[in-house]
Amino acid sequence: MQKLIDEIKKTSGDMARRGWAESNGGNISLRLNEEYHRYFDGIEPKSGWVNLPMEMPKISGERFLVTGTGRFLRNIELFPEKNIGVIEIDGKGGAYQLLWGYEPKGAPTSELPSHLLSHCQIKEKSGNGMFAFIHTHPNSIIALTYAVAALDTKNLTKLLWQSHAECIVVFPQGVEFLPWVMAGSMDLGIATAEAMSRRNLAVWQYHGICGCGRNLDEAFGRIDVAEKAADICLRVMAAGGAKQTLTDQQLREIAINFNCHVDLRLFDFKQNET
Ligand code: 2HA
Ligand code: ZN
Repeated sequence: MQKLIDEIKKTSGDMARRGWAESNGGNISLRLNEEYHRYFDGIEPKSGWVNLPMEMPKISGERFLVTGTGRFLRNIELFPEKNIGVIEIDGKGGAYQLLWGYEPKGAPTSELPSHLLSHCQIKEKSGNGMFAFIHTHPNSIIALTYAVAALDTKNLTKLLWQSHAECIVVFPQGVEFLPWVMAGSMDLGIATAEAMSRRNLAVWQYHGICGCGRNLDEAFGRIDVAEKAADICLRVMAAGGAKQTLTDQQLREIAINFNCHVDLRLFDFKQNET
């Protein structure tokens, strides 16, 4: 149990210190692997069943550690049992109950639709190998959604890939751009989950970013690299714009050198060149 709590303490503390989680901003969920799942066997539930807004059979019976609604990520290190909880999904994927946490009383994050619907997709696409999903509010990613005209998945991805040579290696499938949708809504949850079926990062216009990974370190790392690239991009814009940039040929060489599975629809490579 301590191992599980230590994992989330590290990620939430890092997010808060990066300035990605002001007030109650940002939320984290971790689908429990076999070892962590077992910690909660036989435990007396702390709530009745709470209906989910739609059935999610792909995650039936799963247990998740989820940050609490209204709770501050920066407080998890000091008071984990107040700020995080563990929920269990029922056999149909239509409801959850609380097994542990949110002391003295509370509920999972308001972004639960995005988290659980995304877990359905990432569990499936990874052959049950992806367990972590993070939503957060990094300054530069958000600023970029104001500063650049006519953003879409293709040009946002290209901008980030060109702004930092690590990006194409860390997120070769690119970053999905989602035009503004109301925070916490089912619409946002559905759009985010769809994005996660194709990529490991999705930017929410004027709001933040979501990332997934095998574990919290991997999800955090993807967001960290994207945020650094966005920061570099803004600095270049503030310095009068790029006078030169990574060329398509150089990006292509990086992708080949590191054996990255680039989403070719996002790239200007001609298919027969690769
Ligand atoms: O939990 O980040 O998007 C607060 C939020 C909502
Ligand atoms: Zn948010």
